[in-house]
Amino acid sequence: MKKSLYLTAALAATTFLAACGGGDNGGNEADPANNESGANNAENTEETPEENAGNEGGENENAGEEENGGNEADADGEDGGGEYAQEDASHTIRGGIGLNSDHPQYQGLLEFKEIVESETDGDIFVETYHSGQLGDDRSMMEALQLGSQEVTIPSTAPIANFVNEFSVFDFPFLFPDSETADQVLDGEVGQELLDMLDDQNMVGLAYWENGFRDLTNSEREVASMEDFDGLTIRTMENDLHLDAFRELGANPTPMAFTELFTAMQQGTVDGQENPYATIYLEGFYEVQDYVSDTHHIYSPFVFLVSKQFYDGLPEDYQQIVSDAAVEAGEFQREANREANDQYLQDLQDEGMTFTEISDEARQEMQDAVQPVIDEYSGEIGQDLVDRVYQAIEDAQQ
Ligand code: TK8
Repeated sequence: MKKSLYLTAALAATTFLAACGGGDNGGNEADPANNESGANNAENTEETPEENAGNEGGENENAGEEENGGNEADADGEDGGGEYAQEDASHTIRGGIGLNSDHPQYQGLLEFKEIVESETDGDIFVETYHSGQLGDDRSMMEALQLGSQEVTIPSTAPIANFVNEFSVFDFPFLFPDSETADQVLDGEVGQELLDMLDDQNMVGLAYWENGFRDLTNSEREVASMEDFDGLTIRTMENDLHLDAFRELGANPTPMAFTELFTAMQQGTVDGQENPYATIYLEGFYEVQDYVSDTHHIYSPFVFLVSKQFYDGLPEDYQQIVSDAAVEAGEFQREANREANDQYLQDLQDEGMTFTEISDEARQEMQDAVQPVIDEYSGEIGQDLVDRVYQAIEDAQQ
């Protein structure tokens, strides 16, 4: 797709947010009435910058003042919490994510802010935006390429549209557990992929965690492959995900995360797949009745910086930003794992029916998607794929 299309979409989304403003958040209530742009829990959005692309900052002093629904850290220096003010800083980082302010991804971003601001004594100021306030994953990456946004933390799946090798980490049933994923991603092959982002005018500084993805839907319990039959499932915008869900017998439809809640609410899709933390914290239980522990794909997040911005920083600041991305990532991974453990119970308390996938049923799914893995291994390069498998094996020694 074309750049201009994404930019237009991002501008439309931010303009919409600026116009609607004032949704209620408080806790974990999805607010269907205010969900047209998909930014479920965005509030105080009247302070969102009118423009995404080309906004050189200066207008965003209050952008972080959302009530964080239990998260006491405030994203903006002037409104309590932060020590520093943007007007005293030489550099501003606008960091935007797709998930809402209750998610550990946002807590990680706030941690990054705190580290960077204190290490630079406020000379780098970090503005934090959640809920797709600056656009969806893909349009935020486009903005990084253009230098009109500095930081975003997307899943690897949409990154594969820029560097297709990233699809390898989204191979179904690749990682046996989070700790193995950490070792592989933080090792040589993980770094090799981060380095490939340079050609795309982005710098990949660290892997964070989205987590193991689990299926939800509004139609029926899914216990085995035959239950997928004909279910319309939203996937991320990634060909491998689409092909895998086709092999499972579903009817996949790719969509930006920011569109997802409305699509489920209106019945455009029957289901979706994301880690429990997202399913709970985004209020998907309001529009979905069934959840299965498919654990079919592990989604890493990647902490991305605009190369244009990063190259323009003095070396010691580059080091601070880079170290902070790693350190905040460690914090984020831990918070995320706790959240994913906790929220399956909460989803059931909210009335969702939980269906366990048996080992046999999971094996059947794994067999069904193997042709997709083979095909993409060919595209990505068997050598790289083999090194990923080797790294997984090594990690388990
Ligand atoms: C948030 C996305 C999201 C991802 C998806 O921007 O799109 O389903 O899992 O969490 O990165």
